[in-house]
Amino acid sequence: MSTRSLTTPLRAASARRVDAVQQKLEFMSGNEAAALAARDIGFHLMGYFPITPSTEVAENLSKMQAEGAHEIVMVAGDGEHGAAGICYGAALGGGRVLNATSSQGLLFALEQLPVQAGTRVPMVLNIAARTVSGPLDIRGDHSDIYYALNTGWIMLCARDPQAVYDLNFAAVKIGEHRDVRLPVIVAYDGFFTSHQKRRIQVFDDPAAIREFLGERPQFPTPLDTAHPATFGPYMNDPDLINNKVQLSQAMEAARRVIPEVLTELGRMTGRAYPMLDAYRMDDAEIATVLVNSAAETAKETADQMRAQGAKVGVLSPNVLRPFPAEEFRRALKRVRAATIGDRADSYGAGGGNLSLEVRAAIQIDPDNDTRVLSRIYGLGGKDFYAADAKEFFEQALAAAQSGRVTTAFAYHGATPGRPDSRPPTGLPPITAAEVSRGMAQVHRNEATGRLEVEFQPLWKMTEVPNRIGPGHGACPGCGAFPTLHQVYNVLEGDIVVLFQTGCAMVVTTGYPSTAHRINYIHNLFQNGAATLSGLVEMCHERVRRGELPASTDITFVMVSGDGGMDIGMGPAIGTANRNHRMMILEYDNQGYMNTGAQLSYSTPFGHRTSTSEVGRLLPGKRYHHKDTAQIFAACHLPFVFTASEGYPEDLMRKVAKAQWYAKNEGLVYGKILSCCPLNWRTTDDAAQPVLQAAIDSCFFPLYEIEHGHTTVTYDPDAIGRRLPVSDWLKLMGKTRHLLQPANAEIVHGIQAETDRRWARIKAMHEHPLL
Ligand SMILES: Cc1ncc(C[n+]2csc(CCOP(=O)(O)OP(=O)(O)O)c2C)c(N)n1
Ligand code: SF4
Ligand SMILES: [Mg+2]
Repeated sequence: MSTRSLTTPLRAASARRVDAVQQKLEFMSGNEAAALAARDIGFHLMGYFPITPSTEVAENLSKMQAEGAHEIVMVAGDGEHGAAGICYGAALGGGRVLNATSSQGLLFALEQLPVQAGTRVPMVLNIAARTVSGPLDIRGDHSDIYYALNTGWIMLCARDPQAVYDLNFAAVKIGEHRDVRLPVIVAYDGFFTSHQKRRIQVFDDPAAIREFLGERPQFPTPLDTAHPATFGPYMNDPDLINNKVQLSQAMEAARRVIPEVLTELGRMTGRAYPMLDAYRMDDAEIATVLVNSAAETAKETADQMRAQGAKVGVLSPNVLRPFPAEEFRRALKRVRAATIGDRADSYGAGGGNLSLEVRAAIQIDPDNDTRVLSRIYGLGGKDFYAADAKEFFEQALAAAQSGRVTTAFAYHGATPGRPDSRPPTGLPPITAAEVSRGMAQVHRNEATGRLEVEFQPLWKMTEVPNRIGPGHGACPGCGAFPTLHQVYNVLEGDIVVLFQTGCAMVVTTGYPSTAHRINYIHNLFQNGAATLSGLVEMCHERVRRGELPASTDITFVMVSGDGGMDIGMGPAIGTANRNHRMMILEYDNQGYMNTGAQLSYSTPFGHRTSTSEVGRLLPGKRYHHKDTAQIFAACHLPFVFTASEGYPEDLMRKVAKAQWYAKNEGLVYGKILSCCPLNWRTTDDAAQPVLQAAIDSCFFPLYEIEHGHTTVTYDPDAIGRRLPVSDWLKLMGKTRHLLQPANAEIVHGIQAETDRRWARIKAMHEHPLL
């Protein structure tokens, strides 16, 4: 949060009466503005899951919380679907609730949105709008928010950080209005608004805005046990249509309430947000219609064109739901032609949602003769410059002059590509024969029923060419790659890998390049296991039908981070229960590193992450790490193991066994502790001592479970190497705060939990039935 602030009396808009609310100038981004508004509102609870570019909202609130700047309960979901459920439950509980998401996160939560609107439970969802996958693109367009248009949520559009701040207050008040009672989205542009800093006016004292908002009105809540009620009864026809009528009526009520609230807020702030922002439209004959930040660019272009005598103006809705149809009808009445830009297509519809809805709005006006051009622009974060705006105006101008629209629908800014150009080739694909060097021989011991592995000397493994080419973009010292190299050293034959979203995925592929020299698939980290299981079954079925050679012999390997085993846990458990012949290998770096080191459920107790901050009041993550290996053990897989890049021989021995089981029996799960120097806050070469200490302290025990039998493969007690956990914690910047005397209780808690889990593993090792 910016500390540069300048207290100024409010500059009153000349014509408007402004109540004397003291404001001050800050310099902040849209995400910071959303977080500050949340602090000022004093929400009861935020449920969230990190995703670029909206993650900073939770991160900023985490920082503020650590210093005691607010009391919002911050609940990290297991994914956005979970986060949406957390928010729904919390909002049903009668308090004020906040969430923030983007892109795939919104889509993952989408299923919950109509539930919340249909049962009329208000809350606020900030969306830093971002392109929807696939392919994966982290930058801004409107393909995510357009999916939310039919959910029954009100949608306010915030074109800049100031609007993000202001509209968050409006969102609370509008949604909670007794005639409305709907959840509200505040949508702003990913990166353009979420990350670019602007000067904004913020309230000097949040008491003013709290007074404006008042108490949250009390709607029926399951926490009112004196008045039992059923929330969300099963409802078929003839009633469901009536429920939807009521939802539609609430939206219509919002049409009246939104201007009322925004006018009232405007009296406090001096800033006006009409349903439809109309810039230089009074006598405009030509218009460009755009949502959010691009409209600001078009306004500057309009000024320049006006200076040359062109009667142009810009329309930009501040509200997309309810759609300001009447306002568009009025604004376009005398406009001869308009170019409507959509930052997302509604494929096959002949325009994006905005252009379709504006056309629908004006077609019921018998006097309207506006020629409309639909343009899809700015996808995947493509900039929209003044030159683009000029082209939009000029195309509309040409239509006005000729009275004809020659191209009603087109993509603006797409390039045809050059069929003759070839991307520079990296290393060529690698064949199974080149990498299958018999480094590990696996045999089943008929007496014990367990597998045994014979290894070539470790130095010989360096001769095995790598299935991942050099040149990936990981940080120096990143553990994901030593881990993958060790895994690939012993895997034999054809391998197909699926990487879930995470660092290892992001740094190895960036179109048109790839570091993977074998078949590689990416799917989002909530669904990789299911995807790969489908591929496995298709492979077996096509072999059975004779469509693929009978000799087809592929090992299927999914690579995931620990975060992927939060959000993707459901499909991974499903895959385990179905026992597909494949492997899930998790490199555990104890956090969502790819998105800026937020906490995962594998982050240990007390560790600092960007959503479990350390400050005067908070000492890092507040609950213990999840024991993913034991979760998979409970699925009774043929083989489960833990390993670490710091113990290559142990790791490779387990991977060799894993391949045998994955080919012959079913699913294998392996959890591999893997260093992240950047976010563990160590030097780049610290992996070995840090991992060693994690293992010697028994925080991360090395063991395997073969057909239900647990074997400890490294026992620090037995060789006198056992360390207290503090010897591990002192090695990382992310945990150094724990060694302060004030945090002794936390270290004690980590030690006690570590001892308890280790004693359990040892008991299982010793007892054949455990
Ligand atoms: C549905 C969805 N939510 C959130 C994200 C953002 N996201 C991408 S990778 C990632 C973290 C991955 O963490 P992990 O699996 O531990 O891998 P790491 O980055 O640590 O290597 C997140 C939060 C996303 N892509 N899709
Ligand atoms: S952030 Fe961590 S896990 Fe990601 S590439 Fe860098 S070191 Fe590796
Ligand atoms: Mg991780």
